[in-house]
Amino acid sequence: MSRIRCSSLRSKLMSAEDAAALIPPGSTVGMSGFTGSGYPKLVPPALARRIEAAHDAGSPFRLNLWTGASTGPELDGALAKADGIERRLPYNSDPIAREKINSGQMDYLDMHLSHLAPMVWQGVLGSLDTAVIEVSAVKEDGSLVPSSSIGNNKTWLDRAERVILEVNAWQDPALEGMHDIYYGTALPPNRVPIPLTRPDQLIGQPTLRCDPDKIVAIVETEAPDRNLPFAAPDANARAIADHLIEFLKHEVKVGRLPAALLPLQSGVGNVANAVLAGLMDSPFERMAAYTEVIQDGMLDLLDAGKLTVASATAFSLSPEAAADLNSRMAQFRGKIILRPQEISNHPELIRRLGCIAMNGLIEADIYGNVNSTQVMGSRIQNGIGGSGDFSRNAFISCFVTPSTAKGGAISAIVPMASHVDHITQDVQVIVTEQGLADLRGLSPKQRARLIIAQCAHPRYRDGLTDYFERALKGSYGLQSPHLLNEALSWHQRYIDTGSMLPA
Ligand code: 0RQ
Repeated sequence: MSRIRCSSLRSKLMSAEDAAALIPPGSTVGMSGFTGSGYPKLVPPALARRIEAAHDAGSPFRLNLWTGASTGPELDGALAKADGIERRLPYNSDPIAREKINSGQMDYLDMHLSHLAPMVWQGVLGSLDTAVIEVSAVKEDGSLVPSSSIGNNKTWLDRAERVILEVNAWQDPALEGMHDIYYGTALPPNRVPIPLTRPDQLIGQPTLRCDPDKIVAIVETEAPDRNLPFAAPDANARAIADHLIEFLKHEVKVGRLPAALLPLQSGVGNVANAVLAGLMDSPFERMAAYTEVIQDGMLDLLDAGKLTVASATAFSLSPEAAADLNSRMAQFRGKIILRPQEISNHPELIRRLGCIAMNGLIEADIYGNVNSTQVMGSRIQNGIGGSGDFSRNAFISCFVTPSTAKGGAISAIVPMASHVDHITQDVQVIVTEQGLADLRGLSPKQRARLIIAQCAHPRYRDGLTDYFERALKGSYGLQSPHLLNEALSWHQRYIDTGSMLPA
C-alpha cells in the first residue's frame, strides 16, 4: 500500500531529479535529518548532480543549508563534494564538509541546537525558500507522519515557501504514534511555560502539519538511514564508564540523587555510547532518558527494562541497531518519544527535569573550561550540538574523554583551552580513564589541583603541575593563574612537532 494516503497529494509524485530541479541556485534550503536518521536520501544526491553539471558548464551553484544536526553521506557528503554548500548550519560531522570548512571553502555557523528554530522565527537568519523533509507517511488528511528524526522539521514546514517531501517506506510504519509535536512555542512576549514535567509525557500531536498548497513535489524512497557504526567500548571507555557509575552511586548513597537517578542525557560519540553500555551492569533500575539522540546503548537499556522511557529528537544508531529497531519498532511504543529539537533540547525543560548530562570533549583546561569543537583552537571537529543546551542547564553536568588523543601525542587536559565552548561554571564533573574530578563547589585553584591529579595522563601530569606551580608565582593575577606566553605552547608544540610532549 502506498505511504501517500492523501489522494489529492499523489499528483505531486515525481522523480528526485525533477524535484531537485525546483531548487534554484542561491536558495536557502531547510532539510530534515539529525545524526544520520530521517534525512532525505534521493533529492540531495540529485541536487548534487545538478550542481556538478552547472559547475562543469561554468555556472555558479551553491546553497545555504540548514538541518536539524548532522545528516548522512547522501546529503552533507554529496553536496559538500559537489562544492554546493555556501553556508552550513547548525551542525556538521561529515568528513568531506569538515575538510571544506577547515580549508576555508565552506562557511559554517556552529550553533546551540535549541537556538535555531527560535532564531529562524525571529527572522535573523533570513527567509527559508525550500524545505526538503523525509516523512514515513502522508496521512489521508494530508498530515505528515514523521520519520526517524524530527529535528527542525516543524519549523521548516511552517516557514518554507515550498516543500518537497521524501516519503520513505524503509521506515517502520509502527513509527506512527511515537512522535510528539508541540505547537505551543511562541516568541516573546507571548511565550508561555511548556507543560512538560516528566520525560514520558505527551504534550503535542503525533503528526506534522503542512499547508498542502506549499507541497511542490513528493518523492518516494526505500533507502535506509545510514549512521556510522560505534567503536566497541575499549578499556579506556570502560574505565570512564566505571568512574562515572561509581560517582552516580555515591550521589545516590548520600541522598543527592534518587535511586532511579534523574533523566539521562548522553552526547554523541563512542565514549558516550560506552557509558550507556556501562549502565547496563549498574545497580540503577527504572531510569529515564531525556536526551537528544537515542544510541545503541540506550536501546539495549530499554530492551533490558533498565530504562523505562527515552525521549529524544532522533535515533543515532549503528547500521545493525537501526535495522534491528526497524524490524520491531512496535515493541518500543510508549517507551520511545521523538520530539522537535527545540523541545528535546529546551533549557526550560532540561532545568526542570534535572537532567544528568554526559558529553564528550576535545580538551579541558586545568580550570575546567571545555573545548568540545575545535582541534588546536581552529580546526572544527563537529560542533557544539546540544552539549551547551544540556551542560548549562543540567542538574549535574559531566564531561567524559580519554586523557590523551592521537596515540598519546595530545593531552586532553591542557594548561589553557585553545577554544572554549563550555565555561568552567557549566562543567561540574570531568571523567577520564584515569579518574573523576568532582569540581562542584571548588575554586579555580582547587579545580586545577584536582583535575591534574584525577584526570591527566601520567605522561602529562608533571608538566601540568609544573605549569600550574610556576603560574602561581608568575601570573598577573591569582584567581586563575596563567603564564600567558606559555599557556598555549603545548598546542603550538603539537603543530610544530606532532606531539605536545617536549622533545
Ligand atoms: O578523531 O577518529 O580522526 O582520530 O576526535 O574522538 O575519542 O573517538 O571521542 O567519538 O566521543 O568524540 C568531542 C568529538 C568526542 C564529540 C567529540 C579526535 C579523535 C577522533 C573523536 P579520529 P573520540 P568521541 C549532544 C552532544 C560535541 C557535540 C556534542 C563531539 C575524534 O563528543 O563532537 O557533545 N562533541 N553533542 O582523535 C585532537 C584532541 C582530540 C582529538 C578527540 N584533544 N585533539 N583530536 N579528538 N580529542 C548530541 C548532539 O549534538 C547530536
